[in-house]
Amino acid sequence: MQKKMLFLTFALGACCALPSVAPAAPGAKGEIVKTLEFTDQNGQNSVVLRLTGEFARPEDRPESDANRAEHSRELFAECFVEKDGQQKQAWRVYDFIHGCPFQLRLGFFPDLAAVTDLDRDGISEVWLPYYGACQSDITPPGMKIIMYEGGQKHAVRGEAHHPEVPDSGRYQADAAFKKAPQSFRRYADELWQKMLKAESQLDYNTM
Ligand SMILES: [Ca+2]
Repeated sequence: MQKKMLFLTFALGACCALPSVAPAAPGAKGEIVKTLEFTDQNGQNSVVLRLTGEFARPEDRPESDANRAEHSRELFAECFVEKDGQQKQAWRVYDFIHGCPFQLRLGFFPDLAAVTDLDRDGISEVWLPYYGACQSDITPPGMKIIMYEGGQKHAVRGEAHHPEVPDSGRYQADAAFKKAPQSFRRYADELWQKMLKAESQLDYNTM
């Protein structure tokens, strides 16, 4: 199986004043999947989840007699914070499948995206669960939870479950999660179980 899945996330510093309606970073692509609005100690927050359709990048190989066409798809989550009349981009998640000649799977679990304040410190936690794969066999899609509390990123990475793939459905928490409050780790584990169930019910043929 050919897999070209890279995970990139990075925090952006304060940059530029942005309009208060439908915030979008320069170059933002894709359709809005969901918007999360909440207020915490940092100010008024808007998190916008976006997902592109399948498209061909200039470097993606076109279809030929010898090769299937390659396609790409990208997802974004951008957090904008407004405080004292100033709006800034706090962080951005960017992930993608590029150059996929097989079944391209990429998407959020929008119903499972959530905002909490489990440790009650006044800074909300934003939970972003999604899946992605370039699939040519029964290997389950990768799944990931990105969680931001303020500017601190946490990540859980693993794969969906497939009954014919031993040990599938497991995940690994990153170092930030390992030293986070137990309530965060418990929530991540419960969220992962919900993602496994949601993924098993996805109808990829209609997506
Ligand atoms: Ca918190």
